[in-house]
Amino acid sequence: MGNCYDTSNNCLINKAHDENIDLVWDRYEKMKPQCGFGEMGICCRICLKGPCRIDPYGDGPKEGICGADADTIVARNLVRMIASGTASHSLHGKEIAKTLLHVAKGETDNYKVKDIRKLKNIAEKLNIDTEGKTINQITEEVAMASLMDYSRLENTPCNWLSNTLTKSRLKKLTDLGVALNNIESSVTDIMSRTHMGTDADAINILLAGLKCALGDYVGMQISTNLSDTLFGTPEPIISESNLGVINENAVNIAVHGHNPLLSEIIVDVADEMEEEAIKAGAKDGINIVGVCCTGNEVLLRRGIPLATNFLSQELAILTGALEAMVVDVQCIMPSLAKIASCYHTELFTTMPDAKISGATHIELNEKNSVENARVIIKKAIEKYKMRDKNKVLIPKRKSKVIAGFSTESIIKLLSKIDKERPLKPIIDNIVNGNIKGVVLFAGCNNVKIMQDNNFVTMAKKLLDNNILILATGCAAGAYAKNELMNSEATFKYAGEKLKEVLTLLGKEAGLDVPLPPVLHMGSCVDNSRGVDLAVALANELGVDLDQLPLVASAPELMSEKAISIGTWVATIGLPVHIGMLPPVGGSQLTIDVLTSKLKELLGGYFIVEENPIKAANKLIGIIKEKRVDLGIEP
Ligand code: CUV
Ligand code: SF4
Repeated sequence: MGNCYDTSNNCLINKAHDENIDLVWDRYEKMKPQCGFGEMGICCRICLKGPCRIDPYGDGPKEGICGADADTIVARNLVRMIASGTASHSLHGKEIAKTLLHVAKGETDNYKVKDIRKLKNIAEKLNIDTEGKTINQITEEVAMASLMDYSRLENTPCNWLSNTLTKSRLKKLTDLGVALNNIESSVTDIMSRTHMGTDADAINILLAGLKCALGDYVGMQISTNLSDTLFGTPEPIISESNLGVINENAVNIAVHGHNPLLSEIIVDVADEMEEEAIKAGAKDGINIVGVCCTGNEVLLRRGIPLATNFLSQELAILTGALEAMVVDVQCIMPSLAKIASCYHTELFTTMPDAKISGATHIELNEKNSVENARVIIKKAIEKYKMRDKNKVLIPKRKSKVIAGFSTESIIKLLSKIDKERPLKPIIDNIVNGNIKGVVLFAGCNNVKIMQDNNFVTMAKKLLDNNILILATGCAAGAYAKNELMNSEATFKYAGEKLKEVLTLLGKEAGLDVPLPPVLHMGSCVDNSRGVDLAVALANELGVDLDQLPLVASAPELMSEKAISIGTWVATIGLPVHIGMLPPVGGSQLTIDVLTSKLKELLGGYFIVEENPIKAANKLIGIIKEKRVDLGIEP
């Protein structure tokens, strides 16, 4: 049985069952009951004396064979999740920084600096002197300053940490000893200190986790900013979302994963090869659609329609009309290979560190990316001829989406109202209560939760209370698919005052229609855009991040990356709601640190609430509290 908020997917879930194909929901059912020790984080497999399990209730063991207690075991497991998340996001950034460096040195023809203004803004942000330097020199220095954050020996904070937060936040992080200097050594540090018989002090372990999570943040800043340099900074753009974007009359190619280095090239090359597809009988040519975060990247920059977010990725193949799925890294279900083999669909892996058995591996690197993208698209066109028309079933539903809300584009829009102080209109509206506050939704889908239900239910409640919503990652996918990212949604769901503000802003932006009530800021790494906006607001108001009426929420979190994001978001001072308890239930100490202790030290903290209506009410309460403290409520 499937479990999606959007029932238009049900026909494909039924189709899978008719064809005896297992989907993520079926595999979940077969996995039940899941291990209670694992769920609570009290299973340790760190050494070969184990696995050890702590008995959380009865009179069974209270310590592992080495003597590690539940707090140590839970904290170690948690920070290892953070290290994996940080490794994933920061490596994504490093790939882009390396590409930028090669562009500067003239070592690749396949990429170039597209957004010179952004490059110069970054140089200024990082205190790089640009006077009398060529674009290539500036590019090289920006790339090197970014790569330095992966390798610095001195104990000074990362460039992308010290230059992107408020001064007071940086001081708090420095005082606590977590102002990160080197992303990769923080991951090594976690792996080393959690080795058997090293750090056994849960609080010390968790502090190292906060520091490492900031590496995830720095990696995101690098990913977003350098991608904008190479591919352009997003501007508002109109597109569509949901499986209905798959076009029966086209060669359909899905790009899935995370890294725009791949998907941008596929989009470019597809444009060139339209004619070939038409010759093969596809009258609408080539139709590229996005899945997960790479989908968000090309939606924001290129207007490519977003077919699905995480949990329904398999259903894209079940439509029977997908010729190829091209994947890079992260959040790609290995099940795709088996499902593709039941259809004419070819699954292509493209990264040396992310192969899937059963898939066709065609590597895309800086040197060969254009050439190999052509090979992939050519194969997809051949596949079109093998499509079995009797197996095609494309749900009709798709919704209109206005995306592309980078911090720059928001500020540009606001400067049409106030050229001198572009943030003033937002601040005025927050102060007068037309906008009560802001919630940034991020993170994944999780098979344990009805797909997209928490996102949509919470959003409707918050919007009705005049709270503006920003979204990234699969949260943004949920809103894009379910008709919350267009002007109709403003009429339908925004409270009266918020509706007025969005209508005015839409008019000023020259859109003729209100802005959507949920602003699509991009992929997971683009959570950095949310921080940039928050920091700009905090600086304008002369406060720190923990004083803003701003809350983050990941109500359907799944990946280790979501754990590291949530941790740095709390570390920089924001309350973070999560829709399920991560595997920390076995250690009250860990729970206390992540909730109350963190709040005392840094202002940010975790709130766990599974029920979406209760969660929305809690966030409304927190926003009200923050407003009272700022002296602007009512
Ligand atoms: Ni990076 S991390 S399921 S694709 S948001 Fe989507 Fe977004 Fe989570 Fe993965
Ligand atoms: Fe057991 Fe300790 Fe080894 Fe973990 S590190 S498996 S608790 S003996």
